Amino acid sequence: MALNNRLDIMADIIKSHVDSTPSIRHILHADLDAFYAAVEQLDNPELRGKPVLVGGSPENRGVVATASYEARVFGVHSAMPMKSAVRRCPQGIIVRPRFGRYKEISNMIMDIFRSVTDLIEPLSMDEAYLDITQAVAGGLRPLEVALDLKKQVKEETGLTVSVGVATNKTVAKICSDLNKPDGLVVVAPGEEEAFLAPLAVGKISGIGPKTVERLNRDGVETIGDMAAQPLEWFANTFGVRAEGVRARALGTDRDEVHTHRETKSVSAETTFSSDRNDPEVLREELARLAGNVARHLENSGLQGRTVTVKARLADFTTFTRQKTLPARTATEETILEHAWGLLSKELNPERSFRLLGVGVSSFLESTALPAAKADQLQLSLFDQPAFDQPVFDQPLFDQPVSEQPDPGQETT
Ligand code: DCP
Ligand code: MG
Repeated sequence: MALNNRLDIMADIIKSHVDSTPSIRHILHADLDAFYAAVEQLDNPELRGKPVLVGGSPENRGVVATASYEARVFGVHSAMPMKSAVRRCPQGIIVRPRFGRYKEISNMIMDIFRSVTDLIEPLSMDEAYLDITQAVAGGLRPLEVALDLKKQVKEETGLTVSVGVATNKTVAKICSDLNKPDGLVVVAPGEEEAFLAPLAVGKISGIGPKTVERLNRDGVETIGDMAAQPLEWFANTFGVRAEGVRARALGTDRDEVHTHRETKSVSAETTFSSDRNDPEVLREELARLAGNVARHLENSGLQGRTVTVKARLADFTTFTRQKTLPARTATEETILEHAWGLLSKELNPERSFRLLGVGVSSFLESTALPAAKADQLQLSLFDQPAFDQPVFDQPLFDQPVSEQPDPGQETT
């Protein structure tokens, strides 16, 4: 082979290597401290420095939405029955939630985030990922961006935000939680794996308590234990999610920050631990999913015209049904009503369901389709991670065994 030719080939190899080397991203995860309680303390100075319990009343079986840090030292936490919270912290001051006010402050916070970068992905009212790669490329250090953001939030809203910065979402999210309240943790590029190694596996978002139990039984307790497992272990344990989970454990995940401009749909799905055919149970699950979708739409300021139901039967047959509504919606009741309308037509006593999903799409008026056309379309709705990620915590049934067209494929 002529020398020139060999050089050309080598140049090509080097070039393809360079092209495929992913450039470093800088991701910031920001999460307000004791959000609802902090807003209450902000608006009512008498509550400052005191244990505040935001939630329903103990007499009506209310639960704690959140507790101020002064109350948390007594062992009070979100989702705890208010009755138990009061037992643990009798001096706690119970305050009813004022969602409108929280939304107002949330909008201010998201605007501050947006002043740092266009690339923001809100996860809830008080939490978002920000892709700050451009700011860093422009000469700012990640730490400076983070400090500046914290300062701006404090000055403009009076609230404290905890921030994590890293080269990927998994590590950034873990960081923001490490030093709460008013935390700031930055993990330098190259340090991700070592940083994660000693932490408990449950720190990885998407690995819920049931999975943690299962992993611990296997002797896998830390993220480092998990990262050290061979490839087959990941395949056996996580099925189709093996690659993604392994990347998270190694600190190499490349998940992008998804702005809502790109959001085509919001969906949630559940795989049951055993197949279900009781209409009441199915409706209850559908209601829970509709609630999750509605909450996410609300937090993201989105409304959609198309409601989709996804189902997988005991034999893995998978299908979606969808309906286009006269107007856009984000309300739980409307989503549930239409989702149930679609699902109830599919029920019969012989049919058992192993998976249910609910999605809403067609956010922009211009993308809304005439009903007849939309009814024939199967959008790639459920390609996106389910927002409540319940599937992660279940044995995996997601292997592609369906005879039906995959719901991820568009079939007109
Ligand atoms: N929330 C709720 N029910 C839950 C969890 C949270 O209603 N089970 C509400 C109240 C919280 C807000 O969402 O204030 C934000 O949730 P976070 O999980 O971020 O919790 P906090 O901001 O309250 O506390 P932290 O400082 O741990 O972030
Ligand atoms: Mg918070």
